[in-house]
Amino acid sequence: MVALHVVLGFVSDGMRLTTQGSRFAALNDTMPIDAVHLIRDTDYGWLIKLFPALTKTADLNHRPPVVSLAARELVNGHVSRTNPGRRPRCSSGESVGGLCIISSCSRFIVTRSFSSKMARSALDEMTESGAFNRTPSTFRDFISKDKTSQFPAESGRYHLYISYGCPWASRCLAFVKLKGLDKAISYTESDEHFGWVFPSSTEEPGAEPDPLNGAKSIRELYELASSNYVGKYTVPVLWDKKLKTIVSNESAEIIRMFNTEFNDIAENADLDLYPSHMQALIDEANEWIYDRINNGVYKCGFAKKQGPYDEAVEKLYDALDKCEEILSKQRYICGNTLTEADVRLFVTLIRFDEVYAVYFKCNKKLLREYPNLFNYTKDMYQIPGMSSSVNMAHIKKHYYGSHPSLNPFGIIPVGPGIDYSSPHDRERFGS
Ligand SMILES: N[C@@H](CCC(=O)N[C@@H](CS)C(=O)NCC(=O)O)C(=O)O
Repeated sequence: MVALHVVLGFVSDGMRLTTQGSRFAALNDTMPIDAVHLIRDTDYGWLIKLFPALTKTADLNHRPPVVSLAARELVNGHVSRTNPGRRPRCSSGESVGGLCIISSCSRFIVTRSFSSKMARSALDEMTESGAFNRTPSTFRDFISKDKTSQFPAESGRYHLYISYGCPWASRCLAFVKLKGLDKAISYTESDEHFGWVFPSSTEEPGAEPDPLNGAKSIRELYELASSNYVGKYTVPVLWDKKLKTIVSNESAEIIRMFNTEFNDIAENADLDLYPSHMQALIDEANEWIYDRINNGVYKCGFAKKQGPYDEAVEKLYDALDKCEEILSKQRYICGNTLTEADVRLFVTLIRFDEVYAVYFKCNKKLLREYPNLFNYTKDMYQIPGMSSSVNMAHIKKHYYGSHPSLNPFGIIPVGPGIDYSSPHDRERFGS
């Protein structure tokens, strides 16, 4: 029996961190024996902090293979697999902020049961019945055009951290582009792998190292903003460079700020995507579109039981049918005027056939089988600025590589490669 202290970072569902003997041995070599860390798949910020040497290895630049959980034993300072394939649990353990500290334990295994109560990843957000239940965002401050406010709208002061993969972040980026805020609000894309980690160089086209805080991961930004944050480390993050804190991590509110508060500096200030006379209509559309479509695809994809999946998929297709019907009579969701509701719908539609149809089992009907919805998606994509908020390679890489339990080998399907810049028929409603 080897006495050791083991600190286990919890894994979300299915583990993809470095359980291979060699890589695990590498972990071991970089730290004292009494603290071996396993880090769940979206917590690579920890990995980088704790094992700086590892970030230099090629291993971290590629998605680690998925290995089923197995008992391991520390032998002469090296971890070796003792019980491959078993779904184990460690008998003695104390949970501290999502970490399980196990003392005097010769073998250990990671299971979901070590997760803290607070959701740390979308895959933790489950009800007892196996349905996906998204938790609300935490940073909810507002930028205001009022110069005396805590977060006044100022050119160059705010930075948007995004991932092209993320539909919520993409809708914020779409607003930056549509409103002509590129010069006023800077943005960076974090890399696609391992939770949200910034690449160390520009090796990932489209993703960059953090230019402001030198953060290695989105998690570090949350830790800079709040020393006691216990939630998910999500994108988008709207960062205040002056106060060095997060203003908001809620995209639905960030897009509202971008729509109205920066109009003194926005190049396209006249574009109002949430005009007061349409707000009730937009709110009503947002509600069912969010619940059944934007979040609905996630409910299909993350369901862990047949019942919640069946329910989500039925609601999803009812809502898509409803959109199809609406769009057979008018150019946009709330009439013949482009609104926020369209941008919010678009970010899901553009991912539908490429990702959700396969990955989230939304295959009852493809988007391209809906003539109006499909042409509408092309129409939206072709609005000046919109296509630059879409990076399909990143989208596919993010989804297909993010949830080992959904796609254990991380294979990215080749198709269908739809050209959304091809002609559409939406001009029939006028512009
Ligand atoms: N309510 C948030 C949701 C953002 C969100 O869920 N982002 C995902 C990416 S699409 C994320 O960063 N997830 C990290 C995780 O689940 O650990 C918003 O709309 O801004």
